[in-house]
Amino acid sequence: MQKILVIGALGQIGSELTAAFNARYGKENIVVADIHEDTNHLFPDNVFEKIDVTDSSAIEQAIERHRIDTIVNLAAILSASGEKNPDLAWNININGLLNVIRLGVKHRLDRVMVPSSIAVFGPQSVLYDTPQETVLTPNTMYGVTKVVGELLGDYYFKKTGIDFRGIRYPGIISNKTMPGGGTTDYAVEIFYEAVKNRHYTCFLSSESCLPMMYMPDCIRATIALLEADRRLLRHCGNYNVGAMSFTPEILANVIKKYIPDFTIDYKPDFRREIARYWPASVDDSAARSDWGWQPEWTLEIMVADMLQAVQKKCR
Ligand code: NAD
Ligand code: AKB
Repeated sequence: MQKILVIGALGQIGSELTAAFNARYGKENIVVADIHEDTNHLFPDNVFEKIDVTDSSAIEQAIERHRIDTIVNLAAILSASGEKNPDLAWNININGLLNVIRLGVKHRLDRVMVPSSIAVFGPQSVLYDTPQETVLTPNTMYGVTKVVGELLGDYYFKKTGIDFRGIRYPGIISNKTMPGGGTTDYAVEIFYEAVKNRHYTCFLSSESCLPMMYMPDCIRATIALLEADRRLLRHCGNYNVGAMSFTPEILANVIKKYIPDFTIDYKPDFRREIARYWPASVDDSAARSDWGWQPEWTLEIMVADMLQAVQKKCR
């Protein structure tokens, strides 16, 4: 793993994961790619490639030009946006992933990482302490693409030996780049509204309990899995990872400890139905035993840190 191409690097996770890669592996070894130009100058010192993940030849040219040996593909359409445009979600999430896998096989890349999501679960899954191996019947196109992505990674690993890795991320909470079109986005938006307006209208119901993770844990988990010894991994692209679980009501009550006049009300929309069939918590014992996963951030310390960061940004 010497030269990494990060596709979808300007999004919520990519903007922080790429910065962590720069610090760990050196920015000369990280090629940043996205369908959009880096207009916010997030990575002025990295080589930048404007790449559409559905364009196989553009990815191949980047692999050859920069002697890439690892691809981390973060380009995706998330759950809420995917329900509005399922064809687009299928095209980017599946055809993009297949391009990355096929080129990984062709160019004998060291490894390929594509995230999965808690969205793989559905009405038939056990929704508390959800096991690694369980029934996967998602009821969103996003979830369907994530199940297919896990299966394709597993299939090509067994058939070709390509080292495909991925985590079923829970909802990721962060303060650098806003999330893009997901069901768990409320858990970021709420901080900005609390700081700016002292009020938030939530699109989920007060009792929608979901697994969540603060970005520093997401970065640690991703790097730990990326660097793990393949011989210790019993799975490919479907590791459950847990950190914290809460409802909008619980989150609002912790925020109130810092902003006592903060209020919340609820106007659930279609995203409530998506959240309803996602787990409340996951069993991540495979990640713990295979590659040493251990979360560090709890709800209480995450809220304190988020509020401090968002207050600074909004000044
Ligand atoms: P995001 O929407 O914030 O970022 C995606 C990035 O991909 C954007 O910069 C976008 O410009 C880019 N992109 C979109 N279409 C593209 C295309 N055709 N070609 C190249 N780039 C394209 O998403 P994210 O939250 O950073 O998610 C990254 C990955 O993690 C996705 O696979 C997502 O499913 C997964 N995930 C995220 C979360 C979360 O809470 N953020 C949770 C579970 C899984
Ligand atoms: C979404 O809500 O779509 C994402 C996810 C959990 O995959 N944040």
